[in-house]
Amino acid sequence: MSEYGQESSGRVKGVTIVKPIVYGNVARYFGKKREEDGHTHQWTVYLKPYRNEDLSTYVKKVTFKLHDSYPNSTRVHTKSPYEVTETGWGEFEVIIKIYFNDPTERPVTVYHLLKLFQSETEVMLGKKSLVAEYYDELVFNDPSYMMQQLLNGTRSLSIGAYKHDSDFEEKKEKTVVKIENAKRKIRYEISELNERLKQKKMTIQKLKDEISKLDTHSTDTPVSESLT
Ligand code: SLL
Repeated sequence: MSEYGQESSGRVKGVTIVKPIVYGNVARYFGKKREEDGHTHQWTVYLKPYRNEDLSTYVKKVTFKLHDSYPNSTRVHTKSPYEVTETGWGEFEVIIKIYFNDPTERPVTVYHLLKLFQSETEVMLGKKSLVAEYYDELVFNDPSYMMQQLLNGTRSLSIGAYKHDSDFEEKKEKTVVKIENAKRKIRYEISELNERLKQKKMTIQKLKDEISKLDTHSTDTPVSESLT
């Protein structure tokens, strides 16, 4: 068994392949409650590749588990687009499960809170349609030889790349700035605490010195005197 290359188990050791994805939902308010069923919104929940690639190259199927109030609440998709469009009145958690063409690759589960209602600030800003979507990554460690071939050989989507509603590059830059600021703050706190620790240690040493001075005095002088 070598450190790199194919093992007897068929896994390519030392190889990690990352596939960026976007998942979430869009929703549109009818403007009123629908008479016949009380539904208020139409929504679409989806899983998309972040870049232009056809997930079905290595994805076997994607299941969307909806709220039990929906008929056949587990929706199965074996090819893109991986999305479910429905109408309804309430928010709930959608469980998105991704199965791969390699049966030894464990399915990945993504939880998405379906969002229908905008916050007051969003309404005040006059935002019409609602988007609640997130970036994530599928990470394949030591993939099987077959899976590696599939992951590296992804086709492009004939419809072209998805245009995402969220500007993830901007989000990334803002997040990096936040992390840098947090790091700076922590570094400062650590140096403050280290300084205080140094002071305390010096105090301890000073007290110890004083104690030992007292000790030598109390043993030396009185004892020798009392013995004579
Ligand atoms: C709630 N936890 O109680 C949520 C559940 C379920 C929403 C929301 C189904 C519509 C239909 C629908 O909108 N369910 O029956 O077809 O708020």
